[in-house]
Amino acid sequence: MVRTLMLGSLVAISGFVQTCNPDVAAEAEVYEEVTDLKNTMEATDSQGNVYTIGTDQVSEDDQDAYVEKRGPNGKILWSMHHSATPVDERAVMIHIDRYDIPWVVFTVDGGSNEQSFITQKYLRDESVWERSLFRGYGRADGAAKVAVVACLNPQHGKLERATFLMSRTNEGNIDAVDKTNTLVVDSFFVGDTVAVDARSWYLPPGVGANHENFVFHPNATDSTKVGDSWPVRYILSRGLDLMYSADILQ
Ligand SMILES: [Ca+2]
Repeated sequence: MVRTLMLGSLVAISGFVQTCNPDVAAEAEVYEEVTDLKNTMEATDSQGNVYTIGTDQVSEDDQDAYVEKRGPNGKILWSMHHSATPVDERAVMIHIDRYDIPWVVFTVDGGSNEQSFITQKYLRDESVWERSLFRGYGRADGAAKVAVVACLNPQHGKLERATFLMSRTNEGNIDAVDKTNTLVVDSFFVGDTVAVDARSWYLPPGVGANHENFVFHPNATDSTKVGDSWPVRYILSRGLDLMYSADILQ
């Protein structure tokens, strides 16, 4: 699906943009095709600030995700572990958008919802998860690895917007808390929209899925599987509250 943004509207509002929004694509009839998704663990903004991400090995089975920002002179401006519970949590890729805003993909396992989990630890304010497409992991007894796509405030590093992305094992809605399963992000890009290439080992969500109702992808059948998983390109809003498209890649 090819869409091209009308750049005029973007330029007009770009001077005022300092956060993850606006959802410019929501108002555009066509927007930019995504062709260059990225998977990097370091990124430099237009001012020379350098972001690095990674995972601290806390113990044999406990990893914590971190993101760090350094100024052009190498001085650490902020460094934080956005998720640091006893389960496996990693920061796996970062991208700086055209507004110099950092976007990070995390992975988290379930099994922990304490205050050091990504849903609670470093939030701009209480509203961060209120609009999210998917607001939580979905089950308490972890193990399966799911993704979290997040927009960070460049000034202090706290989450501005975020959404989980996960698969499900069977029919049912999001309240069927025992059905969350593995979905891994391979690469992503943030422009007018948030493009995410993922692989889903169980049924991936399709357009219309949200935190209240997990709609299974209608084309996720045995014939569209590539190996053991479905490769899916998601096009999400910059607000991480809307799914524009979900194309299974062949
Ligand atoms: Ca951990």
